[in-house]
Amino acid sequence: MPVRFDGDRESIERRLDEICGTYLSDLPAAVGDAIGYGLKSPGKRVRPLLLLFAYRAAGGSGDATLLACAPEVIHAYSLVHDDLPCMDDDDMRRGRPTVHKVYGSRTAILGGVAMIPLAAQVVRDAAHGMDLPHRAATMILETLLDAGGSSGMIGGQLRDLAGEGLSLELSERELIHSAKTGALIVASIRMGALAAGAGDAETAALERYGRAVGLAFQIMDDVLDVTSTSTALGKTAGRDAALRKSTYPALLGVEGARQRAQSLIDDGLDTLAKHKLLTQELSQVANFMVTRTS
Ligand code: GRG
Repeated sequence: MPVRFDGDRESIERRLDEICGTYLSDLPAAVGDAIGYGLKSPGKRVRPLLLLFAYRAAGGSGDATLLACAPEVIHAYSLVHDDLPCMDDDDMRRGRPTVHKVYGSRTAILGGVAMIPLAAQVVRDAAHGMDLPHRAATMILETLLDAGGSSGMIGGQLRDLAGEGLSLELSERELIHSAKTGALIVASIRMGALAAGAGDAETAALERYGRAVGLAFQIMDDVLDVTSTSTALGKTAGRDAALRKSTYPALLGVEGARQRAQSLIDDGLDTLAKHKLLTQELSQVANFMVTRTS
């Protein structure tokens, strides 16, 4: 991630520490510790950054860092559950042993489930702290819950699991990605736009950028699974081939997949430019999607 995001990333890390310190005290210690371990493990924080950058591009001038952590809480729970033995059965995530490897599967399942209401509490308190109108706060919460639900991440995961070992068309693969990974990325951006009080046309343009960036991100995830190493990725490389998934590199070749990601980014940035929403940080984070190495 370029150096200029460091200040925002530090603010996000501080807010994540604050969440661990304030919201987890009622839980049994092991579950609270497991959540803290999953949440504070070193991720790229792409979703919080996108929320913050969309907020600012749409004219927001308050402190949206706590709100920005809400999609990260949902994302972190999905990783905890995705790594479980009954799901992808992975030992490493973000360069560290997975949550169930450290705390056991029962605690990882409970901790993951507890992170869903935790994310809603974070939205509630962030909206209060930012003094957002009730309608905006409700729409922000709906956006997050929809993205994490059956029409978003869960639906995408179910279709992804059903597609293992089958040869899927590119369009079907895209539908899976846009639900499984894209929905939460688009939701992060929409949450930022709603918090800033953006109009419908601006929100739609930011969402279009989000769909492009989200798909490009997932295409590069497929590419890195083939071209990178487990050490660089902090998780097991080569999982897609092992699970016989129809990935972008399998369908288009590595170069074809990279080009598809780049043309999506170009489209997303054009859309923002047409609506006078193209900021340097939204441009940089989009370009990071196609140049990232982990
Ligand atoms: C009920 C079937 C069912 C599932 C439960 C496990 C789950 C919910 C959903 C899985 C969705 C999932 C794990 C999507 C993540 C895909 C992805 C690209 C992860 C990597 O994101 P990065 O690169 O990771 O942003 P970091 O570590 O940087 O945060």
